[in-house]
Amino acid sequence: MNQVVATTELNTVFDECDVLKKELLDGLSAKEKYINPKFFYDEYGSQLFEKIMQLPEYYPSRTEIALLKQYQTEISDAVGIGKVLIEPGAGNCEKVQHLLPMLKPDCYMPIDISADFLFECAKKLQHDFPEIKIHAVADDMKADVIVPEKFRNNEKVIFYPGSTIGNYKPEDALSFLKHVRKLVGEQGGLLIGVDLQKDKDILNAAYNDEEGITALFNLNILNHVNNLLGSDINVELFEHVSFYNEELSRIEMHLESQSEHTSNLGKFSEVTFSEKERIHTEYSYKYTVDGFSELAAQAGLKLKNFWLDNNRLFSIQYYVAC
Ligand code: AVI
Repeated sequence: MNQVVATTELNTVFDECDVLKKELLDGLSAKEKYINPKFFYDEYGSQLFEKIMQLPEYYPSRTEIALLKQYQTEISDAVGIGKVLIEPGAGNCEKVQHLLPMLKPDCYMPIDISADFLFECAKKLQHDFPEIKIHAVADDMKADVIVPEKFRNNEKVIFYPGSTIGNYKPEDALSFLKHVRKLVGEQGGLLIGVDLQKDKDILNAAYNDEEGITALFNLNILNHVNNLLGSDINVELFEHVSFYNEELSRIEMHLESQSEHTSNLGKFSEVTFSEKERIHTEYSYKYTVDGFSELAAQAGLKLKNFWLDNNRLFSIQYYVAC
């Protein structure tokens, strides 16, 4: 009894739903229920993610920043100065600030869907780095990136930190890498943060922190869904479940229903959750440097250099087109 039950004609339902709503309804009516992790990031979810990045157990953010600081000269030498540096999902543009002084791109293009926040950050960056053209684009990465006329002949480098790539299934990661390769062309590159395979206790702790912030972050996705759909899913009837799946080298996050119950999904449909049934909310794949470079090679990208911390927790990797 897992299906979303449409109580009126489906066509009518979808006429009235925008794309996001349809995506949510599809996920909650699937045999194995899921919610796309992009729905984590409403205002409260984004605040919780900021907190996650400060948690003692969550090593990726601080390790990556330490690597950017420690190896800024080597990274800049590998990438080369005078590029157009493009950062999809740039958010608050924090990490790039450790690179800009040495890397000296001619133009930095942060891309993000949160327009107001992005333009505010870009304005501040332009003030701090007057010699670099900061050209912010409010969009997602699916669209083509239009480089300002003046910099059309510069080589392009995509900066993709944060191990966001780990949140894609490998086949989707490959599509993303192919898209990057097409975008940067023959002379371009990709500077990417990739989280590494490691002891499962470290991984399990990173996604099950003691303070319970990751649990709140996971559960909050249901509040966001309720706001978007006008649904009444009872968040209190779910528990955060997260574990490292060693066979598939990925963290899995789920929300587990603690009892059989039914929720209304807005005006037209309802969904029944059985006891212990899970909604899948996120994968976070962990790679080896070799494993990731093999994937990138399939997209026409060759590993030029990489940097690791002493505990080999996290990597920054630089690829060039081949
Ligand atoms: C955004 N992304 C790289 C984070 C990760 O580690 O996969 C999201 C996250 N989920 C739970 N904690 C952090």
